[in-house]
Amino acid sequence: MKYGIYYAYWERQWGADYRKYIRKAGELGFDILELACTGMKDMSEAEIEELKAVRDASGISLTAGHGPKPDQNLASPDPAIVENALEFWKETFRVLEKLDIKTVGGGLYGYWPVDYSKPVDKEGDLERSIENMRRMADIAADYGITTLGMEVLNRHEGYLLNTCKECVDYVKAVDRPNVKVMLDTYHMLFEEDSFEDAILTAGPLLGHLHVGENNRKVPGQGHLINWDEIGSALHKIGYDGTVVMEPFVIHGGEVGKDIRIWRDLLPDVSEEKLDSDARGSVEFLRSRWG
Ligand SMILES: [Mn+2]
Repeated sequence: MKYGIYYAYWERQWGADYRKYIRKAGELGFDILELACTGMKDMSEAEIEELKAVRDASGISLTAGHGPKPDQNLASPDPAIVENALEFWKETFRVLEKLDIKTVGGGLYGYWPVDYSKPVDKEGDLERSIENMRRMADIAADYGITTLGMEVLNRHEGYLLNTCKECVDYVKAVDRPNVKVMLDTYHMLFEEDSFEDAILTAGPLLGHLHVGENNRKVPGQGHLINWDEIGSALHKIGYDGTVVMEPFVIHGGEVGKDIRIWRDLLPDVSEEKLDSDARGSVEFLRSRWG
């Protein structure tokens, strides 16, 4: 398995100068840095080349995540929104291909965070999402994207795919080789009866994994997740893919609002402390999961 971290751990806005975080991820012992798709399509050729140079020097590989905005919702009954979403992805994939990014994950099948003041049409949205995801998958394949991770989200953040079983059914219905199941241990805590059963249910369809604690601190600093059970289930299905931690511990900004972080989760949220926690956490995962 390859271990990574999402850059937003250190940031309050979506998007950043990723050169800094690529270097940092390498120094802290990670294999991967996960970036946000937001703003990616507007990167200049020069910026792309600089990023690649830093990546190559650091020996880090890149993955990407995205929470589609309401006007990028593939499940929308409004055809103009669906076309807008596909156009966004086409422009984004063009840049991802240049950065050799082959894995993109998140609630890509709908929009995020969900606005529950609006009515929910789960059945209709699922039907539209499945149909439109086939189109997105075919576009993605043209740009060398091998994994579109359909991230299973907890009930407060999404309504289309809350459990691994729902995701497996969705992925099978879409029936495209680059559309895969994506699990996140934080969301699993809310919805799954068993970590092991969920991972076995995903089996060979598991394409990307986020790891996070109940409190969204770095793995190893929570009190509910059984990391040994998860590691053993991943070994049982022969998972050899990407594992990206997604801690959020600082409040404020767009990130704080979207993730609902209303206080700093640590008494010390200095960059030094965040760095040393991340370094300790990736060591923890490697040692527990072998
Ligand atoms: Mn996640």
